[in-house]
Amino acid sequence: NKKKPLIISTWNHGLPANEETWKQLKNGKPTLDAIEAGMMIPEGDPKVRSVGYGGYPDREGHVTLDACIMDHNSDCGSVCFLEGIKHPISVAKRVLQNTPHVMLSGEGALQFALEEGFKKENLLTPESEKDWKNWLEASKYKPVINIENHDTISMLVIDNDGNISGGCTTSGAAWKMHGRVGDSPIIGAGLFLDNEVGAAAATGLGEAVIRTAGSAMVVELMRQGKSPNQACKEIVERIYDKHKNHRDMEYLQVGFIAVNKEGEYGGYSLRSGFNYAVYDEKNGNRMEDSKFKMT
Ligand code: SD4
Repeated sequence: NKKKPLIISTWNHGLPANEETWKQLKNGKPTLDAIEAGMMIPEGDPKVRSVGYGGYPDREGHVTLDACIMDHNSDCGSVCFLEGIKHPISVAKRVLQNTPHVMLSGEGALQFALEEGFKKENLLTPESEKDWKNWLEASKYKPVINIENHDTISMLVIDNDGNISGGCTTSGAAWKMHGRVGDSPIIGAGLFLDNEVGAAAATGLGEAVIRTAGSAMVVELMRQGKSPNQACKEIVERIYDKHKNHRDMEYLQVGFIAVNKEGEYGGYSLRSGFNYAVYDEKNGNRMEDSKFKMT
Protein backbone atom coordinates (compact mmCIF):
# COMPACT_ATOMS: atom_id res chain seq x y z
CA ASN A 1 0.00 0.00 0.00
CA LYS A 2 1.04 3.58 -0.68
CA LYS A 3 -0.17 4.84 2.67
CA LYS A 4 2.92 3.85 4.60
CA PRO A 5 4.30 4.75 6.96
CA LEU A 6 1.28 5.43 9.12
CA ILE A 7 1.23 6.11 12.86
CA ILE A 8 -1.85 6.41 15.04
CA SER A 9 -1.71 7.09 18.79
CA THR A 10 -4.30 7.73 21.47
CA TRP A 11 -4.99 11.19 22.93
CA ASN A 12 -3.25 14.57 22.70
CA HIS A 13 0.02 13.16 23.98
CA GLY A 14 0.02 11.05 20.81
CA LEU A 15 1.14 14.08 18.79
CA PRO A 16 4.66 14.45 20.23
CA ALA A 17 4.97 10.66 20.39
CA ASN A 18 4.04 10.35 16.69
CA GLU A 19 6.48 13.11 15.82
CA GLU A 20 9.41 11.22 17.32
CA THR A 21 8.38 7.83 15.96
CA TRP A 22 7.96 9.31 12.46
CA LYS A 23 11.41 10.91 12.61
CA GLN A 24 12.98 7.60 13.61
CA LEU A 25 11.19 5.64 10.89
CA LYS A 26 12.30 8.20 8.31
CA ASN A 27 15.87 7.81 9.57
CA GLY A 28 15.64 4.08 8.96
CA LYS A 29 15.57 3.07 12.63
CA PRO A 30 14.08 -0.35 13.48
CA THR A 31 10.32 -0.09 13.99
CA LEU A 32 10.32 -1.19 17.62
CA ASP A 33 13.01 1.35 18.45
CA ALA A 34 10.91 4.02 16.76
CA ILE A 35 7.82 3.05 18.76
CA GLU A 36 9.85 2.97 21.96
CA ALA A 37 11.36 6.42 21.30
CA GLY A 38 7.93 7.94 20.64
CA MET A 39 6.30 6.46 23.70
CA MET A 40 9.17 7.54 25.93
CA ILE A 41 8.06 11.14 25.46
CA PRO A 42 4.77 10.96 27.40
CA GLU A 43 6.38 8.45 29.79
CA GLY A 44 9.05 10.99 30.69
CA ASP A 45 6.70 13.99 30.86
CA PRO A 46 5.67 14.74 34.46
CA LYS A 47 2.71 16.76 33.19
CA VAL A 48 1.16 13.60 31.74
CA ARG A 49 -0.48 12.17 34.85
CA SER A 50 -1.62 8.90 33.33
CA VAL A 51 1.66 7.54 31.94
CA GLY A 52 5.12 6.87 33.39
CA TYR A 53 6.96 9.48 35.45
CA GLY A 54 4.47 11.78 37.20
CA GLY A 55 1.61 9.29 36.73
CA TYR A 56 -0.98 9.07 39.48
CA PRO A 57 -0.11 6.45 42.09
CA ASP A 58 -2.25 3.66 43.43
CA ARG A 59 -4.16 4.24 46.67
CA GLU A 60 -1.06 3.34 48.71
CA GLY A 61 1.06 5.96 46.96
CA HIS A 62 2.94 3.61 44.61
CA VAL A 63 3.28 4.52 40.93
CA THR A 64 2.96 1.12 39.23
CA LEU A 65 3.36 0.88 35.48
CA ASP A 66 2.01 -1.36 32.73
CA ALA A 67 3.35 -1.51 29.16
CA CYS A 68 3.63 -3.81 26.18
CA ILE A 69 5.00 -3.93 22.66
CA MET A 70 4.29 -6.28 19.75
CA ASP A 71 5.87 -6.72 16.34
CA HIS A 72 4.80 -8.05 12.94
CA ASN A 73 6.06 -11.55 13.77
CA SER A 74 3.60 -11.63 16.70
CA ASP A 75 6.52 -11.42 19.11
CA CYS A 76 5.50 -9.57 22.26
CA GLY A 77 7.06 -8.14 25.38
CA SER A 78 5.18 -6.86 28.37
CA VAL A 79 5.69 -5.63 31.91
CA CYS A 80 3.07 -5.03 34.53
CA PHE A 81 2.94 -3.80 38.11
CA LEU A 82 6.44 -2.40 37.59
CA GLU A 83 7.70 0.21 40.04
CA GLY A 84 10.57 2.67 39.90
CA ILE A 85 11.46 2.49 36.21
CA LYS A 86 10.72 5.59 34.18
CA HIS A 87 10.38 3.88 30.80
CA PRO A 88 8.39 0.66 31.06
CA ILE A 89 8.02 0.54 27.24
CA SER A 90 11.80 0.07 27.05
CA VAL A 91 11.67 -2.78 29.54
CA ALA A 92 8.81 -4.37 27.57
CA LYS A 93 10.97 -4.19 24.42
CA ARG A 94 13.81 -5.93 26.28
CA VAL A 95 11.42 -8.65 27.45
CA LEU A 96 10.54 -9.24 23.79
CA GLN A 97 14.15 -9.21 22.62
CA ASN A 98 16.13 -10.71 25.50
CA THR A 99 13.91 -13.25 27.25
CA PRO A 100 12.06 -16.43 26.28
CA HIS A 101 8.88 -14.94 27.82
CA VAL A 102 6.13 -12.50 26.97
CA MET A 103 5.34 -10.91 30.32
CA LEU A 104 7.19 -10.07 33.53
CA SER A 105 5.48 -8.61 36.57
CA GLY A 106 6.27 -6.64 39.71
CA GLU A 107 9.49 -7.50 41.52
CA GLY A 108 10.62 -9.85 38.75
CA ALA A 109 10.12 -7.18 36.11
CA LEU A 110 12.09 -4.72 38.23
CA GLN A 111 14.90 -7.22 38.78
CA PHE A 112 15.10 -7.82 35.02
CA ALA A 113 15.10 -4.08 34.32
CA LEU A 114 17.97 -3.52 36.76
CA GLU A 115 19.92 -6.40 35.20
CA GLU A 116 19.40 -4.75 31.82
CA GLY A 117 20.98 -1.56 33.14
CA PHE A 118 17.90 0.54 33.88
CA LYS A 119 18.10 2.85 36.89
CA LYS A 120 15.60 2.77 39.72
CA GLU A 121 14.12 6.18 40.44
CA ASN A 122 11.25 7.76 42.31
CA LEU A 123 8.39 8.34 39.88
CA LEU A 124 6.00 10.02 42.31
CA THR A 125 6.21 13.76 41.62
CA PRO A 126 5.26 16.27 44.34
CA GLU A 127 2.16 17.19 42.26
CA SER A 128 0.93 13.60 42.05
CA GLU A 129 1.72 13.03 45.72
CA LYS A 130 -0.37 16.06 46.62
CA ASP A 131 -3.31 14.87 44.51
CA TRP A 132 -3.03 11.42 46.08
CA LYS A 133 -3.16 12.89 49.59
CA ASN A 134 -6.23 14.91 48.61
CA TRP A 135 -7.84 11.79 47.22
CA LEU A 136 -7.11 9.89 50.44
CA GLU A 137 -9.38 12.23 52.40
CA ALA A 138 -12.53 10.80 50.84
CA SER A 139 -10.90 7.63 49.42
CA LYS A 140 -13.71 7.14 46.93
CA TYR A 141 -12.74 5.12 43.88
CA LYS A 142 -14.46 6.61 40.88
CA PRO A 143 -12.31 6.69 37.73
CA VAL A 144 -12.46 9.95 35.83
CA ILE A 145 -13.72 9.76 32.24
CA ASN A 146 -11.13 11.10 29.71
CA ILE A 147 -8.75 12.00 32.54
CA GLU A 148 -7.26 15.38 31.48
CA ASN A 149 -7.44 14.17 27.91
CA HIS A 150 -4.64 11.68 28.15
CA ASP A 151 -5.09 8.29 29.80
CA THR A 152 -3.07 5.44 28.28
CA ILE A 153 -0.95 5.99 25.22
CA SER A 154 -1.39 3.24 22.67
CA MET A 155 0.39 3.47 19.32
CA LEU A 156 -0.10 1.49 16.10
CA VAL A 157 2.42 1.69 13.27
CA ILE A 158 2.59 0.58 9.66
CA ASP A 159 6.29 0.87 8.93
CA ASN A 160 8.25 1.56 5.73
CA ASP A 161 7.96 -2.12 4.75
CA GLY A 162 4.20 -2.22 5.32
CA ASN A 163 4.60 -4.30 8.48
CA ILE A 164 2.41 -3.65 11.51
CA SER A 165 3.62 -3.18 15.10
CA GLY A 166 2.30 -1.48 18.21
CA GLY A 167 2.83 -0.49 21.81
CA CYS A 168 0.97 0.61 24.88
CA THR A 169 2.08 2.28 28.13
CA THR A 170 0.27 3.62 31.19
CA SER A 171 0.39 4.25 34.91
CA GLY A 172 -3.07 2.67 34.97
CA ALA A 173 -6.17 3.81 36.74
CA ALA A 174 -5.50 6.52 39.33
CA TRP A 175 -6.04 5.34 42.93
CA LYS A 176 -6.34 1.69 41.90
CA MET A 177 -5.81 -1.04 44.48
CA HIS A 178 -2.16 -1.98 45.04
CA GLY A 179 -1.35 -4.79 42.63
CA ARG A 180 -4.11 -3.96 40.15
CA VAL A 181 -3.13 -4.55 36.53
CA GLY A 182 -5.19 -3.08 33.70
CA ASP A 183 -5.66 -3.99 30.06
CA SER A 184 -2.66 -2.09 28.74
CA PRO A 185 0.07 -4.74 29.26
CA ILE A 186 -2.21 -7.62 28.25
CA ILE A 187 -1.77 -8.76 24.66
CA GLY A 188 -5.27 -9.20 23.26
CA ALA A 189 -6.83 -6.70 25.65
CA GLY A 190 -4.97 -3.36 25.51
CA LEU A 191 -3.14 -4.21 22.27
CA PHE A 192 -3.37 -6.83 19.57
CA LEU A 193 -2.22 -7.21 16.00
CA ASP A 194 -1.95 -9.71 13.25
CA ASN A 195 0.36 -8.58 10.48
CA GLU A 196 -1.88 -10.24 7.89
CA VAL A 197 -4.90 -8.25 9.02
CA GLY A 198 -4.31 -5.16 11.14
CA ALA A 199 -3.89 -3.86 14.66
CA ALA A 200 -6.02 -2.44 17.44
CA ALA A 201 -5.37 -0.82 20.80
CA ALA A 202 -7.44 0.45 23.68
CA THR A 203 -7.68 3.22 26.22
CA GLY A 204 -10.07 3.75 29.09
CA LEU A 205 -11.30 1.49 31.84
CA GLY A 206 -9.09 -1.56 31.57
CA GLU A 207 -11.44 -3.89 33.40
CA ALA A 208 -14.05 -3.51 30.66
CA VAL A 209 -11.47 -4.05 27.93
CA ILE A 210 -10.14 -7.22 29.58
CA ARG A 211 -13.66 -8.63 30.12
CA THR A 212 -14.29 -8.43 26.39
CA ALA A 213 -10.81 -9.22 25.01
CA GLY A 214 -11.26 -5.86 23.32
CA SER A 215 -8.31 -5.36 20.96
CA ALA A 216 -8.20 -9.00 19.86
CA MET A 217 -11.88 -8.81 18.95
CA VAL A 218 -11.41 -5.64 16.91
CA VAL A 219 -8.69 -7.40 14.89
CA GLU A 220 -10.91 -10.45 14.34
CA LEU A 221 -13.72 -8.27 13.01
CA MET A 222 -11.28 -6.67 10.56
CA ARG A 223 -10.25 -10.19 9.50
CA GLN A 224 -13.91 -10.77 8.68
CA GLY A 225 -13.89 -7.70 6.43
CA LYS A 226 -15.06 -4.89 8.71
CA SER A 227 -13.31 -1.53 8.34
CA PRO A 228 -11.25 -0.26 11.28
CA ASN A 229 -14.07 2.18 12.19
CA GLN A 230 -16.78 -0.48 11.96
CA ALA A 231 -14.73 -2.98 13.97
CA CYS A 232 -14.00 -0.48 16.76
CA LYS A 233 -17.67 0.55 16.85
CA GLU A 234 -18.95 -3.00 17.06
CA ILE A 235 -16.72 -3.83 20.03
CA VAL A 236 -17.64 -0.60 21.82
CA GLU A 237 -21.32 -1.54 21.30
CA ARG A 238 -20.60 -4.96 22.74
CA ILE A 239 -18.84 -3.43 25.76
CA TYR A 240 -21.84 -1.16 26.27
CA ASP A 241 -24.26 -4.11 26.10
CA LYS A 242 -22.24 -6.09 28.62
CA HIS A 243 -21.94 -3.12 31.00
CA LYS A 244 -25.18 -1.18 30.69
CA ASN A 245 -26.43 -2.64 33.98
CA HIS A 246 -22.98 -2.96 35.53
CA ARG A 247 -21.63 -1.03 38.52
CA ASP A 248 -18.80 0.30 36.30
CA MET A 249 -21.23 2.00 33.91
CA GLU A 250 -21.36 5.39 35.67
CA TYR A 251 -17.65 5.98 35.01
CA LEU A 252 -17.12 3.71 32.04
CA GLN A 253 -15.16 5.08 29.13
CA VAL A 254 -13.40 2.92 26.54
CA GLY A 255 -11.89 3.90 23.22
CA PHE A 256 -10.23 1.89 20.47
CA ILE A 257 -7.98 2.80 17.58
CA ALA A 258 -7.34 0.42 14.68
CA VAL A 259 -5.50 0.13 11.37
CA ASN A 260 -5.75 -2.48 8.67
CA LYS A 261 -3.24 -3.86 6.20
CA GLU A 262 -4.52 -1.48 3.50
CA GLY A 263 -3.56 1.52 5.62
CA GLU A 264 -7.13 2.45 6.56
CA TYR A 265 -7.50 3.58 10.14
CA GLY A 266 -10.23 4.55 12.57
CA GLY A 267 -11.37 4.83 16.14
CA TYR A 268 -14.49 4.73 18.24
CA SER A 269 -15.28 5.38 21.88
CA LEU A 270 -18.16 4.81 24.23
CA ARG A 271 -18.35 8.41 25.39
CA SER A 272 -17.42 11.65 23.67
CA GLY A 273 -14.08 13.32 24.25
CA PHE A 274 -11.73 10.67 22.89
CA ASN A 275 -9.28 11.72 20.18
CA TYR A 276 -6.21 10.31 18.52
CA ALA A 277 -3.15 11.56 16.68
CA VAL A 278 -2.57 10.37 13.11
CA TYR A 279 0.60 10.88 11.09
CA ASP A 280 0.91 10.05 7.41
CA GLU A 281 2.79 11.41 4.41
CA LYS A 282 -0.21 13.09 2.84
CA ASN A 283 -1.64 15.07 5.76
CA GLY A 284 1.16 15.21 8.34
CA ASN A 285 0.63 14.88 12.09
CA ARG A 286 -2.82 15.92 13.36
CA MET A 287 -5.51 15.18 15.93
CA GLU A 288 -8.77 13.56 14.91
CA ASP A 289 -11.87 13.32 17.07
CA SER A 290 -13.23 9.84 17.58
CA LYS A 291 -16.82 9.00 16.80
CA PHE A 292 -18.68 7.87 19.89
CA LYS A 293 -21.83 6.22 21.13
CA MET A 294 -22.97 8.65 23.83
CA THR A 295 -21.99 11.89 25.55
C1 SD4 B 1 -5.97 0.97 32.59
N1 SD4 B 1 -6.40 1.49 30.29
O1 SD4 B 1 -5.06 0.67 33.34
C2 SD4 B 1 -5.64 1.84 31.44
C3 SD4 B 1 -5.66 3.27 31.76
C4 SD4 B 1 -6.63 3.79 32.71
O2 SD4 B 1 -8.87 4.22 33.39
O3 SD4 B 1 -6.25 4.36 33.65
N2 SD4 B 1 -7.95 3.69 32.53
O4 SD4 B 1 -7.12 0.59 32.73
